[in-house]
Amino acid sequence: MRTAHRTCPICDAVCGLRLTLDDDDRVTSVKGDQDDPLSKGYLCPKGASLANIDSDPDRLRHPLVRKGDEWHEVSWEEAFAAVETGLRGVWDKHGRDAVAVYFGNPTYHTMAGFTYRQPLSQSLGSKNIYSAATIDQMPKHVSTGLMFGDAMAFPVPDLDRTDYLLILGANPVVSNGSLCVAPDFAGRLKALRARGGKLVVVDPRRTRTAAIADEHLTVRPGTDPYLLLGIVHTLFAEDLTTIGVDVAGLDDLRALAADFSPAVVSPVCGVPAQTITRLARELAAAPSAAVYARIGTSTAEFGTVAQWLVDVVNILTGNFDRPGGVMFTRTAALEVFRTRQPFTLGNWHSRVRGLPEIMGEFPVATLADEIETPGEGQVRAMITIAGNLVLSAPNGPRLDRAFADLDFMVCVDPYLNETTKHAHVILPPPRILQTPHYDLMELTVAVRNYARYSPAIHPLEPDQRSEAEIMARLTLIASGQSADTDPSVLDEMIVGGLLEAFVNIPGTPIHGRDPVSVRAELEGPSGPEVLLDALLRLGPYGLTLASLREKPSGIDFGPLEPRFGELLCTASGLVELAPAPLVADVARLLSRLSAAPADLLLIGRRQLRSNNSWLHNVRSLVGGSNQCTLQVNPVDVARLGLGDRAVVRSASGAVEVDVEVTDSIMPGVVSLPHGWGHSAPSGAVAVAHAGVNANVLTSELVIDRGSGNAVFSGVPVTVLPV
Ligand SMILES: Nc1nc2c(c(=O)[nH]1)N[C@H]1C(S)=C(S)[C@@H](COP(=O)(O)OP(=O)(O)OC[C@H]3O[C@@H](n4cnc5c(=O)[nH]c(N)nc54)[C@H](O)[C@@H]3O)O[C@H]1N2
Ligand SMILES: Nc1nc2c(c(=O)[nH]1)N[C@H]1C(S)=C(S)[C@@H](COP(=O)(O)OP(=O)(O)OC[C@H]3O[C@@H](n4cnc5c(=O)[nH]c(N)nc54)[C@H](O)[C@@H]3O)O[C@H]1N2
Ligand code: SF4
Ligand SMILES: [Mo]
Repeated sequence: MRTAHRTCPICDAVCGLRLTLDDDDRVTSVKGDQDDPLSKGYLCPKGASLANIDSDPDRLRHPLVRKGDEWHEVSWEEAFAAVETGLRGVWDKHGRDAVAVYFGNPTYHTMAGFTYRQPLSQSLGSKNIYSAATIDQMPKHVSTGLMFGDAMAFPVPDLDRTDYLLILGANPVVSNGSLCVAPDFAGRLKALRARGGKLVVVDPRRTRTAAIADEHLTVRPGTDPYLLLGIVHTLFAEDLTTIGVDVAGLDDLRALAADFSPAVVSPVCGVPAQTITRLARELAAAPSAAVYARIGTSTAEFGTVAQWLVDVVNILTGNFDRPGGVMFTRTAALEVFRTRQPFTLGNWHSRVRGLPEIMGEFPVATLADEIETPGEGQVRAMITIAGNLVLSAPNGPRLDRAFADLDFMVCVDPYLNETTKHAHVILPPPRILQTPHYDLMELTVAVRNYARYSPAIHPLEPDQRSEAEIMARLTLIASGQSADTDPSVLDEMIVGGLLEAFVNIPGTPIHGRDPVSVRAELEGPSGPEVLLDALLRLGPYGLTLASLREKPSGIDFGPLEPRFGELLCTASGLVELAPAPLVADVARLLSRLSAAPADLLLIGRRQLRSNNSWLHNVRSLVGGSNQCTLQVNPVDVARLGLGDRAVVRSASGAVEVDVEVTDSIMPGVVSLPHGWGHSAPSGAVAVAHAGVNANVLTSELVIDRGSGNAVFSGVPVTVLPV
């Protein structure tokens, strides 16, 4: 018997887990790690099922090559050679832009996903770079980029100290939080109330988060920017602003908000005018307050405007960069990557729809256009890393057809599924417990300054390759090296490049040193771990990989502290309160004030025992309440004459689904979770709990103008009885 420590890699809460293994090294129990200073023993049902997720017999063990409809297990050498041949064929015929890459959600968690993302994107030399960001948080990148200059400088609500929390479009009791790393989010919200604080939740559904709040306000999907403008209007009209940072554009902002009084916005968003006024007063009067908004407000047609207004309210009420308000994490490893360059976007544009590049990528919503539209630069090959776009992207069925038409596709993924079935080659990473973990990206938005590293628990078998090696080899192939090049060549280039840059920067711990001798001091069992060692040594806490290994439950560096001055990097040197692209979008909001609302709007929801599209093959996580149902208010059930089953139709497509009658959803709104709609060759358990694909109904043509982000909240639909 032995005990092993492990960070849960599944969602943004990064809980510390403690595993017990028997004499055969099989996991016999998974518990929350009581000694983890951030998660303090918390875990959710997914973490408790980590061993089942890890040992799912349907996970691929060997690389696969597809010939027609048949899959063949091949050696790694054959697989990489096939990738080289496939990609090279497309490059030779059609040029570099003809190969696209998609980085899916798990790449934000894995060390390999972080380490090789830039190198692979750069080596590909393609404009067709896509990621989960544009079906998720791109609006937040754009708003923070435009306001603060740094598109990665996400303000984090100071959950454990705030006196007042306004949550819009997030259900952290179920999702466990997002862009706000706070294990046991529910416990932290209860603690807020126990210390006399107030929690207000704005959501079209009475979620589990709304159920533990002081106040739940229903809002019509997609209208949060109106509600927020109503709050901004009141803050100005009643002279309630107390601004603690140097800002530009205050007068422009005041003028903009003048058109959006609570009385004007109330009929549109559905929140009573006096409530909007009271929210503004309460936010301004609270000893400290934070506004936090996520998916419901981000994957919406005015997603970027909403994210901007959230921080506008935090700034106007004096709650920016101070305890109890919103603050900025000081990360152990990634401070060196904080940008000092003002954010720009639109440095190039997509070929078909002319959409601007943002952070070096194009919106997922235009990927099918780029594959289907003939001409120079047409995408003919696809690389997906940890993504299942047929289920995750708006109008997934169109991508399903587009992928089937590609000349070549390679997927780095442990599963055969709705997307990877189109691959010519699948390169499966090893099991979770065979993989080291440090949540580089997530820890940039933690509610406390904290670090935790987990080495691999199980060794690789001789016939397996680490995800790091897979990614390194892909990168080498993309940079024109042959498929059998030693991947450590790339790892040394990556870490060497970092050290060479930092020995030249005054004030860094290695300034003036010889990069070769610094490299000699680094250690780690894999390329990403050596890189982590370097990043930790360059970081603010003087850590090393070895020092983290000695503290397997993680290290706490205390609560967040004011530090915005270090991050601000706009051209003006001021916080931009009224960036031009957002001001322009407010004019569109104004023009829509009198638009007739749709009869019925579709929104999504998350489920505790799901994680997007990939946990439905794990028996302990499906069934019971984890079902793909359409939630409908009893008023709408009666009005539409619905029975057990219904057909939901949108401009994009139609699905037939089980109806769940519940008054937890407001009338005029229906909710369908995403990530379902499984079919062979997905695993048998997933197929037995197939559900329907919510993204049959969403549209790739309707996007948030500010960011190109997909719109999943507020899709007009009709619902008919079957
Ligand atoms: N259990 C579980 N946890 C997860 C995931 C999962 O699939 N399952 N996914 C992970 C990922 S990738 C992410 S990005 C995070 C997301 O984490 P959250 O942002 O917390 O996501 P949801 O739980 O979907 O909550 C979104 C809420 O927005 C509401 N909503 C929809 N439209 C609107 C609107 O127009 N306005 C307002 N105000 N509300 C609206 C929905 O009813 C829903 O309750 O969760 C992560 N954690
Ligand atoms: N309608 C609607 N659609 C949505 C959303 C919504 O709220 N509503 N939410 C959106 C959001 S926020 C997100 S983030 C996206 C997520 O969409 P995707 O980026 O497609 O991510 P997942 O659905 O989580 O699929 C993850 C894939 O990675 C594989 N995988 C799992 N672990 C690993 C690993 O360690 N390495 C590798 N290489 N692969 C791995 C899985 O087998 C699976 O194929 O979906 C978006 N789609
Ligand atoms: S909340 Fe997220 S990180 Fe924590 S155990 Fe559950 S899935 Fe894992
Ligand atoms: Mo996400």
